[in-house]
Amino acid sequence: MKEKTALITGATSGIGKSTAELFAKSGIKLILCGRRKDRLEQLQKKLSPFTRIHTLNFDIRKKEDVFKAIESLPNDFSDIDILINNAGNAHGLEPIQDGNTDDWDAMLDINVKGLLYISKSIFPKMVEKGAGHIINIGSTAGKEVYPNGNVYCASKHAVDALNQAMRIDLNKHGIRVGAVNPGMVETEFSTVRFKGDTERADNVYKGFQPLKPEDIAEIIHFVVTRPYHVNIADLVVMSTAQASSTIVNKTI
Ligand code: NDP
Ligand code: 8X3
Repeated sequence: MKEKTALITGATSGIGKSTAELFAKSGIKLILCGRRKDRLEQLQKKLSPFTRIHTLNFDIRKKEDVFKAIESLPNDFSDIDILINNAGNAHGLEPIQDGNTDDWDAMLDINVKGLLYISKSIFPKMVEKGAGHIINIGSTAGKEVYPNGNVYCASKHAVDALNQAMRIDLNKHGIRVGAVNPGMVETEFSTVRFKGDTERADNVYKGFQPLKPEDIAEIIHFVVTRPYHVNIADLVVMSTAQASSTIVNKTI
């Protein structure tokens, strides 16, 4: 994998950060994206001994900024082999009738439209060279709807549909597309969902062993290191304690 270049959205935290760390250690050249510039700089410093890193600081909701960021890539980073569509989050956990429309906008703008903007900015070169690998980070929430998950679940169902759509439409161009759909992973996800209420966020993962972001990073690394004729199209992974979005065994 020495010669490959990967772009990871949402590399400042959680699954994206762990994936960046693991990719760097296998020598994959990295383009790391996120809004928190200080975190991107820290990660660049930490991972530079292992590989070459370029950072892109933009809000994935802002279409022009996404395209400008990709256009700004220096020549030696502009040929992207692997796109990890990871940036995303949940905002709120209320019955749909009590939902906050700003939260709905944020989830659909980031998880769905943002994923489309970044993908659209990278498709042309992949299509031109007839190669590329796109990993969409979906969720178990994209496979089943759970109480109060409504719009977050809808956004992840959309990721599931787009994963299939990309695989179908890009198939003739030799581009691999697949999704990794995690269950509950302890990251900043719940802190963002509950707007900084860390006590409520911590409670989500109390009493059982949730997945760690490193677990998902290992799976993503496995997916991108398969030989070219192998495409892992759709993978669901939960912690052993979790059987579905609502069934969690707290006795093991
Ligand atoms: P984190 O909150 O730890 O990380 C989210 C990442 O997304 C951050 O790096 C953040 O960067 C980035 N991001 C969020 N909003 C924007 C934006 N507007 N523009 C650019 N980047 C943005 O959560 P996770 O690591 O858990 O989440 C990563 C992905 O995994 C998400 O798509 C999530 O839906 C999915 N997932 C998470 C699960 C979990 O239980 N944790 C389970 C299943 C799926 P910054 O704030 O610096 O912009
Ligand atoms: C995140 C997992 O169950 O909190 O996608 O929705 S869950």
